[in-house]
Amino acid sequence: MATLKEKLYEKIEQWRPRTQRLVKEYGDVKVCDVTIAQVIGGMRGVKCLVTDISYLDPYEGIRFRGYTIPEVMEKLPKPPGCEMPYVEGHVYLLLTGDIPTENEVAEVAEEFKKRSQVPQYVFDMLRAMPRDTHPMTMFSAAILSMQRESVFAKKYREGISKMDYWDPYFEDMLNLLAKLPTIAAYIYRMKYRSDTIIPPDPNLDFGGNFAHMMGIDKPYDDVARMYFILHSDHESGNVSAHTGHLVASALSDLYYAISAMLDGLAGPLHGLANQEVLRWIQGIYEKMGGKIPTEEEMKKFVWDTLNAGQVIPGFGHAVLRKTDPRYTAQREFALKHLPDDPLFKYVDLLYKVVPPILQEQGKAKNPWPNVDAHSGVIQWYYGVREYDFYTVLFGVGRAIGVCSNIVWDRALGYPIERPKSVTTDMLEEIAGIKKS
Ligand code: AMX
Repeated sequence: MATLKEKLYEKIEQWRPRTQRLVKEYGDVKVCDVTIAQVIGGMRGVKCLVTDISYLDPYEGIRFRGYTIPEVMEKLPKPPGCEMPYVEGHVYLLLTGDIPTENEVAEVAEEFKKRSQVPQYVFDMLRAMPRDTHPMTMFSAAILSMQRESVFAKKYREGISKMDYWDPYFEDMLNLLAKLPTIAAYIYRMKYRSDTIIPPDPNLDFGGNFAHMMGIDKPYDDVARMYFILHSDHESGNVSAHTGHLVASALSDLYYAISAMLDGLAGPLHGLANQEVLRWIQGIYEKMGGKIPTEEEMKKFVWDTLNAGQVIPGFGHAVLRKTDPRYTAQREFALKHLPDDPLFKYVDLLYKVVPPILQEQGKAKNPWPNVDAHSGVIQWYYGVREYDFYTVLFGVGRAIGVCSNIVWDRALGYPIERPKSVTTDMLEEIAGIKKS
């Protein structure tokens, strides 16, 4: 059996001529036009990034390596007796584009086990931070602190061919991902469980071990697997993926890139929205004294939030124009495992009342729920009620996709990223409202 690295190299060698040919023979072919609204408006819809790891269709949602979420969940191997696939298998899929066999999954799991020991200085550093530091700040700092371990940084200093950059990036990817569940669970137990740390169990898979270190029983292992897979990738233009790609384009190693990726994910318009959703729902819950609001009462809460100039967290999307399939996957899990949970009933009610209100308000281009509208409720149900922590879970998952992208960026020799800026004067000249 070819190892993951051998398989990856085989794929890279097959892929390289395609990219080289496009640049060499078709480099002048136009991809799209860019308007002033796009230049000022956060580059919405400008086609200027390449990734083959995932593709986001506005109406269908995400496909990982061509597979929809239900297909990924069905096709990837699962641990015995579990509903959700091995995260290790998803790593294999994102990197190679192939659905792995049980043996291939076991090989990735073995690699993670060998590389999972977190250096003691990481824990020492986390302990030195004020305990009320946001867990995303801790998570990002923990990853940055391990930059000295980078295989790529060392190889680069020694001198390495550009054609081989992907190899030490791949080593850094496995080394880093293997440690993320331990670091995330450590932050959680240190901050929120009276500093009672649970050591890893080397016999468990990525998701199972995370649930074990969090100290939460089944089926939280499946919740962890589902979360990490669902959050892994959403093509290249979102803030976290784009930040990771951009930072690594300067040949900053994966530790720098993933730490920066997390800093982007920590914003309330991006990954922090899952924490905001729970905070917002909790506010209503308290006002209602724990009672489920009627549809009319809920509509009033939604309008009050909008009229106060705030966004409804968990709704809307820059690309999607329908209900996020990552939301649907979590909804199906909740309908099976927690149908009577009061907070789930809130989420269910919001699904009913928010889209027509956002449509009536007429501002949001997409009135439907995104992934973050659902993630917090499932965590809450299984006892993870410290919603500050939710974006860390998102971050563990997102690191899988962003690392895979960066390894391929280096394999295909994508250069340092450098778009061009213009001045307002220049835009006015282009618009014809000012003479040069
Ligand atoms: N509630 C209220 N207003 C909303 C809204 C929402 N959920 N979503 C969009 N709008 C508003 C925007 O604020 C904007 O208002 P403005 O014209 O006054 O500035 C207008 O509608 C047009 O915005 P858009 O083109 O539809 O969205 P966008 O691409 O600019 O932003 C997003 C996308 C996700 C940031 C936005 O929908 C939002 O703020 N949603 C709530 C926060 C959230 O759930 N974020 C998580 C997204 C998923 C993720 O990254 N994890």
